[in-house]
Amino acid sequence: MKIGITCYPTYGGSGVVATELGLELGLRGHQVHFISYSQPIRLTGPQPNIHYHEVEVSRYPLFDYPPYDLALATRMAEVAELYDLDLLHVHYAIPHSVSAMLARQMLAASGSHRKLPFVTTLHGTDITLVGLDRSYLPITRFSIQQSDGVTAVSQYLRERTLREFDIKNNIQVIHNFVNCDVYRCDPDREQHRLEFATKDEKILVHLSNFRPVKRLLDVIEIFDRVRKQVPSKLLLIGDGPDRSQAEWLAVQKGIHEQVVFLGKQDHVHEKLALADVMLLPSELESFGLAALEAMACEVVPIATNVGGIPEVIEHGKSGYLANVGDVDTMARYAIDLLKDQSRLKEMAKQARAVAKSRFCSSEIIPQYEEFYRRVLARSS
Ligand code: GMT
Repeated sequence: MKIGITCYPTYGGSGVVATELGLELGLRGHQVHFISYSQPIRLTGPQPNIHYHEVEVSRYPLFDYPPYDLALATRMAEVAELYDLDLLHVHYAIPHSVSAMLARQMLAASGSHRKLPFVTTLHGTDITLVGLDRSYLPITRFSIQQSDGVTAVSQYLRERTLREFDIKNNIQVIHNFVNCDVYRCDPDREQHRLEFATKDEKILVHLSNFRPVKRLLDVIEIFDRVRKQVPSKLLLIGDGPDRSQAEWLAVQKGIHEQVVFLGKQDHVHEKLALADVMLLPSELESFGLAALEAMACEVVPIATNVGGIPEVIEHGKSGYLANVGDVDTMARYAIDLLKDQSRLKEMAKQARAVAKSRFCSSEIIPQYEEFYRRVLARSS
């Protein structure tokens, strides 16, 4: 198939999923065309069957708000014509599904033989935060209704979308995935850990875009409790608006030397695989891709019992779940686990087993291929 993919190319789970999906589809022989305003972050070297089309947005002085969605729609239609695309797959409803809808209409009106159906994948904040803003809700709902196929990354997100948007679409759940050959235990883990921690110290990790929904300050609070009882270091991967507050809190608590801000990383699996425990105390996660990536690396997640996270982590088996803001309980889980090496090892293996059996790309990518085939069959 020839598939156009659009996503937010910057840091964020939806862009990561879209890029990894494109790369996997390319490896399976599909022609994949990324269409976006900059190169997706995980699209690094040359990859088989992968093409990238940049969307130029004019900076005309009249445009206080350059109309990216229109430029994107135009580019989508152009690329579809030039490269004979079978369909578009947009990640994150706003504004991508609106642009795809316009591109589909433009091609139909031009008398092109192309039908250009589009698939929208809902990731979370496009529904839970942005979509519920009154100014975005009607257009988001409309573009979802107009999609030729809709997927959601968790059962939770599917149900919430159907309920709050009051739509009748048939939304298929296709869970997020991880490449289990890349995200795995580091065979030289003991050696590589020495870059950040001594032999006797444990490593906790957090990975996110440091937005308020991630509750980065809770990560610092949990770590502060843990390191009082277990010698340890905290690695923070990512960057974003809450970083300076977190840095300041670490200084106030006198733990800034134990907290390592790594910034944005290109190869997150290398850093994740060094850790024992991943902290994800989010206010909300429609899925929690960071937890899954950690699990695949044999790192035990301690997360909040919200959104789609319980679809990924089974409390007490492959990780731990607690209520939002309950930093004492999350710290307690971490302390007990880190003090019990055999339990830690057993849960880490269990976390990897769950990632491997339910969320590996080899399991999930065929579900997308099948979904595309059904959309194409319906619209031909
Ligand atoms: O988590 C974010 O803030 C980024 C956001 C995105 O769309 O880029 O992530 C959402 O999509 C991820 C990939 O499907 C999910 O794993 C995250 O749980 C989801 N974030 C939220 O629901 C807050």
